[in-house]
Amino acid sequence: MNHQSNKPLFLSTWEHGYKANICGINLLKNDFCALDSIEEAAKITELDENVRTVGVGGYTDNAGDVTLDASIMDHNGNAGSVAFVKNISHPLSLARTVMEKSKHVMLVGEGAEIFASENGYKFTNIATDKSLIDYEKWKINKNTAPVNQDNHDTITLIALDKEGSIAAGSTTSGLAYKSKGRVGDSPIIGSGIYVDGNVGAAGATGFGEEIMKNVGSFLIVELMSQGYSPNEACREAVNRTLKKHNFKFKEQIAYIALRNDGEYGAAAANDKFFLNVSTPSKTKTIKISGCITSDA
Ligand code: SD4
Repeated sequence: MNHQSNKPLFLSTWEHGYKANICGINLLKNDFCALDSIEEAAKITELDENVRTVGVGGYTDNAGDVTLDASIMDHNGNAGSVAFVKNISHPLSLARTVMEKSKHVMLVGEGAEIFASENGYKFTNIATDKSLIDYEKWKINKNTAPVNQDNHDTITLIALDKEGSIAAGSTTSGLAYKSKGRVGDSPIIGSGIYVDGNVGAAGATGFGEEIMKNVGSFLIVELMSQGYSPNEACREAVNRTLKKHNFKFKEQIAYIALRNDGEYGAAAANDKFFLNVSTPSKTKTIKISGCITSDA
């Protein structure tokens, strides 16, 4: 999949990201910058209780808490992230506040929550009745895994604005019933997202431990800087994980990438992944077939 598209352009992961894409592209068409479009589009998914691994209504960890990870990065290489935060409806906005109002890149847990409160964030209960009922059910037989290769649904977003600036973001409650304190790839700059304004951007979703071990998003941007197309770079990143597992990998990992000329690509370990692409004239959801191993 190698499409040439005009600016502006908005990409996001999974079918539920369609609504975020509509928001993102409308803002970009109305001259908002890439960073603002990422933040506002992410809010839609963060508030959607039906998206079970993002924001409000997420699955809990193994202690019964919904804990959130998020990150954001701009074309100048500025980055912010938060991890293991509770009861913040918009963790991606908090990540942006870390980027813009602190000297740091990443804040976690209680420290991130103190920073949120100092910066005017309100705390709300983001675990819905459904989150808690599902947790009680999970406790009976702890090996059920509602987030599996078929239904991961973290949202990762990449935007290219009219000025040609790129930004990326990711927001998630991570893997369902993860160990208390577990942090995934999404808030790790270079793993969950990466942007180099001179090259492009990449973002990840899926089984975070495997994505982190390859610093997947950085790898893709680096490969693009060496001449790989966005599609080839995503495939190579997926293949590096598949090879480690002798192509017997049962989980999902998926990457999306955008080069700063507007060409985009994606790859996934299996064919259950969807990419949303918005141009000024249309938004479409594309099924990404599994990585073609012979390309490795
Ligand atoms: C994580 N990468 O916490 C996230 C989960 C995810 O779709 O993307 N699910 O590992």
